[in-house]
Amino acid sequence: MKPAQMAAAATNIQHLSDRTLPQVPSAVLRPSYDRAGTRIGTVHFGPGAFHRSHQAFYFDRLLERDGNRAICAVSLKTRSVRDALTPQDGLYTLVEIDVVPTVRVIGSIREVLVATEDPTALSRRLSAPDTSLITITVTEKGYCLDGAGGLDFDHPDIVHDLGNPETPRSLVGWLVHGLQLRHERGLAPCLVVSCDNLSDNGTTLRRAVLAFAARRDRALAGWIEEQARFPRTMVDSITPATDTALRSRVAQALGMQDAWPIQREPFAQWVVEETDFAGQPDWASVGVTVSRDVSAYERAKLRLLNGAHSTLAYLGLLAGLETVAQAMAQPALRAFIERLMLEDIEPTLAVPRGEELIAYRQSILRRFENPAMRHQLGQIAWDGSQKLPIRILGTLADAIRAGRPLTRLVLPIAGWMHFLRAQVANNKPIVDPLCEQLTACAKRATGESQHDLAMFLELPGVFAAGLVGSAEFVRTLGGAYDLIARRGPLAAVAP
Ligand code: CS2
Repeated sequence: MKPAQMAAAATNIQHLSDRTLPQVPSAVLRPSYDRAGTRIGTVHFGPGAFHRSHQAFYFDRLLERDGNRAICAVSLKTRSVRDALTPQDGLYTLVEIDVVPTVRVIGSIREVLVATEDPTALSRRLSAPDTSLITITVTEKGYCLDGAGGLDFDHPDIVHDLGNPETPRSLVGWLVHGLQLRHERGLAPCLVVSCDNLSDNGTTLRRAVLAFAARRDRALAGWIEEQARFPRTMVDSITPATDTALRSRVAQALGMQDAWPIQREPFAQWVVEETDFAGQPDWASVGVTVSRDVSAYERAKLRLLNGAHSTLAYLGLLAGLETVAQAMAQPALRAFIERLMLEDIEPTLAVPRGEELIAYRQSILRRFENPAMRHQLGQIAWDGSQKLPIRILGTLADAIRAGRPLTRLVLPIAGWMHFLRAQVANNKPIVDPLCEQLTACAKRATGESQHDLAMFLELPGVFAAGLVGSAEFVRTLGGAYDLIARRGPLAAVAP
């Protein structure tokens, strides 16, 4: 085909939109509600793949019952989601990867904004009477926290936002600006719902917002403290990054192009803390668990699922593996992960108890082994300086206090350090807010623990003083570090 013909053919390719949606084959599920009749009642910060695989899926079901729950999705800085979804009227395809995949067009996102490009539109949305809910998935680094879980007032975005409150750059800056506008207009605040993998996410976010607001205006901080609600949540659905295979599968299923389809496992769970806030969604009507004790769900998920995920990521990548399923197919790694969960992580979980915990562990292992899910270890390996304190180091601190062995728990930490060295040695990027410091450490590292650990353990905001001050932790970590250097990750995890 001549280039001109190819160009013509290319322009004839249909793209997903409200106009073309009726042409999508009936086997593809789609919104059963009238999208044009919905109203935006939710502002979401961080419309990455996980938001689109999880919260936006639940809101698509909510909109069947309540037309006021459409989403304005906000990227703080990046344009890619806005540029992909706006031409599609916010529509995108979600594929649940299973023996028989479920293909569904999601319609809950009605508007996508880029905060740095359209602060006025975002301010207007945040202070609109229709807006009652703010949800958030900006990942751990998006909260601008220090190593102790408080707001980092030295963070460049926080410094900027305190000096430029009308045009924030950070999530916290935007939340306080939006709540201030609502207060000035005599509107109720919003229900502010963190959906990130943070310990005690709602409380952590509330503390950061109040600290920032107090620097701006103590009366405003008092109003937020009294009126706004920041429920804790636990969110769960394994969401591999969009890849070529998914794009082809969706183009074939739809008979047209979707600029950014999303995939996830069939399993999805959302637990939201019971909160006295008028006008919140009928969460239970769409399968969301409302609970007074989210912390039990959250601790179990962050430590068992996410702790095992990060362990597989670093040790699997060092072993030359690419996906979670490949790592689980390695008998030594799979046996190690199950023992780590059973003997090192579960003793730190008060609930769920007994049979429930056994079933939960086994469900996680089954989910990890799903061969249909090409979940990249490299994706999980991102942001280790932010993830490991939440996923592994807290469990380590509990083990030290309880006098339990550290031998298995230090291996993912040693694996992370060797992973950083390998990234630098192979000229691959370190995706992490501390990438400069991590790269400097990795470059100077020799692979010998006596020399290297002193550098890594001084990384800002990663290793709490209690850990660094524990001779047993440093000794055991050094032994694991040298073992991986000498014999490699698979030998290191062998019983
Ligand atoms: C993963 C999580 O990328 C990662 O760090 O561990 O995104 C994980 O897939 C989700 O928390 C599962 O709910």
